[in-house]
Amino acid sequence: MALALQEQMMEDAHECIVVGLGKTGLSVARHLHRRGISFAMTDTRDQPPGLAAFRREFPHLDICTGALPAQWFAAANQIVLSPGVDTRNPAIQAAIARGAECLGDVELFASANRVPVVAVTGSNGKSTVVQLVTEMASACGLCAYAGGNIGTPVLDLLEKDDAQLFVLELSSFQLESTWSLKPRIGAVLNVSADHLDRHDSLEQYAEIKARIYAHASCSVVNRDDGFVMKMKTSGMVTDFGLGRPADRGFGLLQRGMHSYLAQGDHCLLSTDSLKMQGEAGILNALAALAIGHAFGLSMENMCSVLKRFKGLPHRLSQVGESRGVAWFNDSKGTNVGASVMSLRSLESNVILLAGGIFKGGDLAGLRSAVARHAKHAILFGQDSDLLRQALRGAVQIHSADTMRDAVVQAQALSVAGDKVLLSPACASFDMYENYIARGRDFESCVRELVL
Ligand code: UMA
Repeated sequence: MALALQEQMMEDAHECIVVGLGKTGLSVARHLHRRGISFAMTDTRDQPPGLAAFRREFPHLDICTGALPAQWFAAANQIVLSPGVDTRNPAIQAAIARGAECLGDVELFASANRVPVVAVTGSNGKSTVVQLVTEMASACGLCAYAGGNIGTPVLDLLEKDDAQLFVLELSSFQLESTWSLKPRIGAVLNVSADHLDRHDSLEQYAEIKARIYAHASCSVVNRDDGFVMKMKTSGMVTDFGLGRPADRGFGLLQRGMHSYLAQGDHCLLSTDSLKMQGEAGILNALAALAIGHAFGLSMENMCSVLKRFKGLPHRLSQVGESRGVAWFNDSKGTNVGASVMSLRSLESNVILLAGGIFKGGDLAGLRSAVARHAKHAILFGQDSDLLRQALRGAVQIHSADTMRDAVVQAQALSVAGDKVLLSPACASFDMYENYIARGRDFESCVRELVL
């Protein structure tokens, strides 16, 4: 239906507007409906994913798709934003300037929730740490649920009557519209350039991430991260990092030939017994231990989870090995920081497959990691020219049109002892629906052509 006609059929004014009809928007709609709050729904997409469900569940409510209707924004007093909605949209900015309250689903959650919360943010590793902490809490007999950016919208968690703990992954998009969440534990794992298409600067992005500490009873910090160490924390502070830990902090201790995850001077678990790969796996394990310990979970149960946890799919996960060449899927490496960490974890002889939509970030950092750890880079996707310029002279560069082509070239270039790594340092939306589809395509090409 044309927007003009649609608008004619709509009421001019609504007290509350929900913007975005993805997973979050639908969860917000259900939450408001349960509380008897009237609202209207809008999404800039013509056919947002939750449209059919919304029409079925709320046939009596106004909805406008394809654009944000200006007359609604001129009148509403409360605007609930989905994380994918850019708050710089002029209609939203005008509403904010007029004094309308703009909030996100996590803010609504914060005012309704009575269950203890562990809240985790960071540029990389947050889903893995959230999953680990949830499994650690379950191993300690708690009824724990993971939610937020990891997949289940936070408002859906409120329906879990048996919950004793919510472990939330919060993105900068979600923290941007949250101010009164009071987590038992707040943690920022790391900060590196990401989503700079949505945030004005790296400093602003870090400031938004720091909000997780504002009302935390306990703050968990990465002592190796300069951005995190500058953040204002609250409550008791526990730290983690790759070096030797001081006092009650978490880190690594060397004993003979072996390296151990440790608290203070007390060894907890040999790094050899972790199934997660490399430096990234060790840091995620240390972060989860620090968070779990701050929450009061038993060290023994946490360590038994660490021994069996293989990591999440599409995060430096080994697809297989053939002719002495190991193949790794790190499709979730959608920013430079994640790809640099994966390159460091694999150490040497890497053949890197990278490219897609570049979201901004430290290309010089990528260049030096590639120079140090990789032999070849096979580039593809919308911003491959940008990557080619950044990596020129640091590594042998090749171009691929498709994932299949990239895998064929990697196989031809590799010799025993090499590691082929898909870690694109870019978003996937130029070629795929999301990073999961990209990772699956890579794995199926590797299984078909290599293994
Ligand atoms: N969109 C529009 N117009 C709108 C509303 C949304 O074009 O009016 C677009 C957005 O730009 C975005 C897409 O639609 O590309 C989805 O946005 P959304 O807010 O409707 O997303 P949801 O389906 O509600 O999913 C969101 C998170 N998505 C984003 O932040 C983009 C999911 O994280 C999260 O799992 C879910 O809420 C539940 O909390 C995904 C993600 O990509 C995994 N997150 C980013 C990341 O990890 O890098 C931050």
